[in-house]
Amino acid sequence: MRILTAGESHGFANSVIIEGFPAGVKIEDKYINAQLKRRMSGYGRGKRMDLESDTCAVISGLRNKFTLGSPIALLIKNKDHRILPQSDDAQPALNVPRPAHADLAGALKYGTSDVRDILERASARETTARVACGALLRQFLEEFGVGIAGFTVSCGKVASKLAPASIEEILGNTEGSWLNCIDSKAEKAMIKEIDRAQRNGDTLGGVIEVWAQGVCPGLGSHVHYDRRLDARLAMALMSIPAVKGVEIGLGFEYAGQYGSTSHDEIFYAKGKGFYHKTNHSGGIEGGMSNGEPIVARVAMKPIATLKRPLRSVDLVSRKPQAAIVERSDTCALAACSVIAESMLAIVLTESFLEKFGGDCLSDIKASYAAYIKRIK
Ligand code: EPS
Repeated sequence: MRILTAGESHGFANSVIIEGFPAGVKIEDKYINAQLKRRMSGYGRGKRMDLESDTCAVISGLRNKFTLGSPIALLIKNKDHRILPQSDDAQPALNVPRPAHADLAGALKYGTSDVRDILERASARETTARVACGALLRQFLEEFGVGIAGFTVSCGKVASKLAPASIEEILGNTEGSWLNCIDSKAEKAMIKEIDRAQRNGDTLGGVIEVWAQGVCPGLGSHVHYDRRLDARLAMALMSIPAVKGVEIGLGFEYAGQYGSTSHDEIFYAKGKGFYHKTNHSGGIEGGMSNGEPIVARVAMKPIATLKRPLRSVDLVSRKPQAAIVERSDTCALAACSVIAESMLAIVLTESFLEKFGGDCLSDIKASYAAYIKRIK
C-alpha cells in the first residue's frame, strides 16, 4: 500500500491517495467525517477551527460504499482558501521566521525569503489528509477486531497518573472531554494551564498515548531493520508536526529497570493461546506485535507560533526582528491524539497487508483465519 498526501494550509484543499488497498471493504464517509471533526476539536485550538468544517469527499476507488481495489482519493476542501496556484494571490511576504517552526530551515533549503512558501505545507493542517486516510483504514482494521484509541497524558507540567486497562476504558472516559483526557481532575488543571498560556500569549505541548487493541502476534518482523513494527511506528509518529519524542511501552522508563522485574513473562491457555500478564513492551517484541495492546507515547512540543513572538532575524535585511505572528493554536493536544491514532492505523494496515496480502477482503480474511488457527 502506498499513501501520498498533497495540499497547502490555505490552498484549495488537502488530499490523499491510497493505492494498493484491497477491494471489498465497506467504507462509511460519516466515519471519516467523525474523525475529522474530532481532529478539529479540543481546548486551546485557534480561530481557524471556527472557520472550517472539515468534511471529506470520496473522489475515487469506491462503488456503492465498497472499495474496488483501485486508488482511493479523498479530498478535504479549505474554507479559508487564500493562496492561488495560477495567479497572484496578493498575500504579503512573511520574512521573519518563527523559532521552532519549519520557516527558517525551509526558506534556506528551498531558496525563498517568504516563509509562507514553507509554512503553507509545513502547517499541521496537512494532517486532515492523514486523519481522513487513517479513518478509512480503521474501517478495514475493525474487520479484524482491531480498535484504536488515544488520550492526553499531560499538558505542560500537569500530568494524569491514571493508566487505562483497555481501549474501551479510554473511549468511555474520554467521551465529552475537552482535552481527550481520561482523568477529569487532571483535565481541569490542564485547562487552567492553557488559559494561563493564552493570557500570556504563550503556547503549550504535552504527551499523548495511543493504543491499538486486538492486533494479532506477528505484524512487522525481526529480520530486517526497516521491517520492524516499532521502528515503523516511531517513524510514523515522529512525522507528526511538533512531535519531538516517541516511546513504546515503558519506553525510557524501561532503561532504569531490572530485567527480572520488568520483562513481560509468557503464559499459555487453551483457546486463548500465548499471552502476557504485563505489557511493558507495549505490545511489540523483536520488532513484531506480540498480541498484547500496542501502546505508544508521543511528546509534542509547544506550538511554534507565539502571540508574544520570540527573537528572530529578517531573512532579507538580516537584522534582528521579532518573529511573525500568524493565527494559531495555544495547544493542539487533543488533535495530536487523533493524528497519532491515524498514523498507528496507517502503520498497522501496511503491516497487516504485508502479512496477509490479498486483493480482496475475503482472501485476507481466509489467510488471517488460517494463521490464527495455527498459532493458537
Ligand atoms: C491547523 C491549521 C492552521 C493552524 C495550525 C493547525 O491554520 P491557520 O494557520 O490558518 O490558523 O491553526 O497550524 C499550526 C499549528 C502550524 O504550526 O502551522 C489545523 O488545521 O490543524
